[in-house]
Amino acid sequence: LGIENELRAALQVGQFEPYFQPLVRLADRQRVGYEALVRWNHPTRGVLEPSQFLAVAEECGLVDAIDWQMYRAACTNGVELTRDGGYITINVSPRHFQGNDLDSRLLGLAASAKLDPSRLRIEVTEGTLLGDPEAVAKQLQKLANASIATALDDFGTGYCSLGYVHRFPLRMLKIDRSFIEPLGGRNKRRSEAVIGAVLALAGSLDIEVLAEGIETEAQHEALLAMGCGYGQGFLYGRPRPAAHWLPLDQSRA
Ligand code: G
Ligand code: G
Ligand code: MN
Ligand code: NA
Repeated sequence: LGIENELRAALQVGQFEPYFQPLVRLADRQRVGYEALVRWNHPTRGVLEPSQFLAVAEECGLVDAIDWQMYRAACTNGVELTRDGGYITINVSPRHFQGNDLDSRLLGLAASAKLDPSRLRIEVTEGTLLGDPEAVAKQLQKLANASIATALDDFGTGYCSLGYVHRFPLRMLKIDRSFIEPLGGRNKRRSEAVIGAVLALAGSLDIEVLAEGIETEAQHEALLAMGCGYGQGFLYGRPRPAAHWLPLDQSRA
């Protein structure tokens, strides 16, 4: 069976599902949300990560279908995951901005999953903002009006200047983990300067800041001391199936 046929068969039986990684408030390490990350629950090869199938899915033109299958499941799982507050995020690629209907598609999905749209956020990368800035800003504003907030993912790895991002209705900046990795080590000064600048700008624009890829207590302490509000990383939890994060007692009202 060729890989393309295998992907099509997997789509048909619904083998693409979200794993959820906690997003935490650094001050008390409480979970404020979860990022949904796609996995292929392969019948014989086990649970596959995006690096093992997204590139080939892209070549076959199947990523859109995989994305929407994943988003649907994420919204369904999101109802329980956000019952006590918080939100889930999904990664939205630039392609989904090509039509003019991302807001209505996401609202439709949330409605059929019975997920309050304010419990759903999207993550976009700098490349998405640079593509067709005016059109994308409009789309993000429509989403914001529908109470679906946007986070800028992998911030610092693309070509967006700090001054550029204020044109977009963003709720959160996610600082790429390449800036977090050096914290607590010997080469931390440059990272600290970048993170400090991001925190100052975001603070003045009233945008939340999350540090990605936190793996050590030293990184956690450094970010907390700098005034960073939120974090994500193996220190707090790896991506896991929704059930891993839910209370065992499902009987409560
Ligand atoms: O856990 P991790 O290996 O899941 O994710 C790797 C990359 O795959 C992330 O950088 C993320 O941008 C991308 N990714 C994760 N989930 C999705 C998804 O649902 N759709 C798309 N298009 N990309 C995703
Ligand atoms: O969407 P994005 O590109 O930000 O996807 C997040 C990626 O980062 C996922 O592949 C996820 O598994 C990975 N990740 C999350 N936390 C950590 C961490 O603490 N360390 C490392 N190395 N990777 C992480
Ligand atoms: Mn992301
Ligand atoms: Na990221």
